[in-house]
Amino acid sequence: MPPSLTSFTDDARIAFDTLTDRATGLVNPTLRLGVTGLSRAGKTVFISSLVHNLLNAGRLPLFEPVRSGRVSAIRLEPQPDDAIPRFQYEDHIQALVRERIWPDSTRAISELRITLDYQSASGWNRMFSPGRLSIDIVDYPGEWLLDLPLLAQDYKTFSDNAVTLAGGGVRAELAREWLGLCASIDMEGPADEMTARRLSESFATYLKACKSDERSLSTLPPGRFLLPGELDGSPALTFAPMPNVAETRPEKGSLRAMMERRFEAYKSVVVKPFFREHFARLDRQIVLIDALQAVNRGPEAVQDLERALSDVLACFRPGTNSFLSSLLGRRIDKVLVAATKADHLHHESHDRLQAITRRLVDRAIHRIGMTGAGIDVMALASVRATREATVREDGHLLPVITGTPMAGERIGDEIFDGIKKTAIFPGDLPDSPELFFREIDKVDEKTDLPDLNIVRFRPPAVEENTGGIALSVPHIRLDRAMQFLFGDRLA
Ligand SMILES: Nc1nc2c(ncn2[C@@H]2O[C@H](COP(=O)(O)OP(=O)(O)OP(=O)(O)O)[C@@H](O)[C@H]2O)c(=O)[nH]1
Ligand SMILES: [Mg+2]
Repeated sequence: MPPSLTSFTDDARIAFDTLTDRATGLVNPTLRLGVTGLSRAGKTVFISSLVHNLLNAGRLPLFEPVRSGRVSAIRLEPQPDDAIPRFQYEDHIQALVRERIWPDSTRAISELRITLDYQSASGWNRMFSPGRLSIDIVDYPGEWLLDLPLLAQDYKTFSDNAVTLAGGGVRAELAREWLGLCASIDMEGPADEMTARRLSESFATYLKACKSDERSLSTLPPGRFLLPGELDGSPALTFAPMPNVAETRPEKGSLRAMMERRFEAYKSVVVKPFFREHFARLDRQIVLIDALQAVNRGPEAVQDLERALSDVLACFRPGTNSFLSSLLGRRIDKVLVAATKADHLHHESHDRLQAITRRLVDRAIHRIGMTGAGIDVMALASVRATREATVREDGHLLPVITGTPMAGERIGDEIFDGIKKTAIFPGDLPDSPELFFREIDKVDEKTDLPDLNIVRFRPPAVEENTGGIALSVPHIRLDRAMQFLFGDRLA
């Protein structure tokens, strides 16, 4: 008997939806570009600047379709997905360009559609009508991708992993209180809502402490414990891993049974819907990482970032996850890993930042047995908040960067007011990235690590031309990123 439409499983329905997405794509070609990264990596700033530069004829010499004059019109259009909040481009640009403040943190998924009319570069395609491409840019937290490995785990495996990680390095001290609480609780005893809540809150506090720690540890799953959104307080978020979970089936009504059931609920009401409804529909992806911050904090932070990046990149190799491969009608064929905020360094160090990022990515993909096909690496600044200059000191010319430090930034004894400009010598990255990947106890923090001077600058003043039209936001290598991510779709 042929399957009726109503007997379609969810997964089949999605495969069907992606097919229809594709069929409509033939009439009005669209490309879904995912923009992700751990919190504060620079997603909102990246999308705002990319769109601003496209709409305002920014300097994009490395973006071929614009350079060669083939793009005739670019505009924003209503984004097509009714259930996803729109990326509030106008608000973010108002902050960046008019008020010269960085946009607020965003914390959930959002989407924006930008449409380009272009002339094809090939004579053959030009014979048919002029081309049009809509790019749906989807901004979502990288923390959500870290949840994918949970789908292959049961509650015990999840617990064992979490407890093992909590036992080492910097995490051990941050986890003390949570593990202390666990030790006082009998998992085989009767389930109790208040106990579940205390455990889950204590575990979430530990996760947050890891995240905000000076040593900049990256995030651990479950991703929604840090960014709960509308699920805050729901049973699917009120659980926690426990030490020494038994192998046996839990007693009905026990705390362990409750925890196990909620862990399964988290997977089915939080993790799976995200991958099914959002991730499975992406064509291209950029992953932003704050490699500079990790480098500045030393090898432990760099190696922690490497671990998080492996988990993120593993999502782009669906073969290893049967749930995900069953969903992906179309595949993400290009992934760009970009180190952001390169404007904190003098341009001589940009290639070095890129080399460190490349090494990080190579190690991350090696760790998960992936090949590098379709993955590229860049160092960029979505918004260039600094300019370069040289100063003469003791007869030497020193390369410096200049800009307006944010109010409250301190350099030496001076505290800045957000108006005064200054020049700093940012320091150089080492020639070779290897230093950051040595065993941690073989690195001498004092003598081996580069002495970087990272100051948070305000966004730059964006000048207006004589006609009073705002020029576009200055950037570093944003055009290269565009070329890689969608240049070929405008050929
Ligand atoms: N100098 C400089 N700073 C940047 C750049 N991009 C981001 N930043 C800084 O990084 C911060 C975070 O950037 P966002 O774009 O808000 O990061 P996000 O990934 O959207 O963060 P969440 O929404 O919190 O997940 C900004 O407030 C800026 O201080 C850049 O290109 N140059
Ligand atoms: Mg954001």
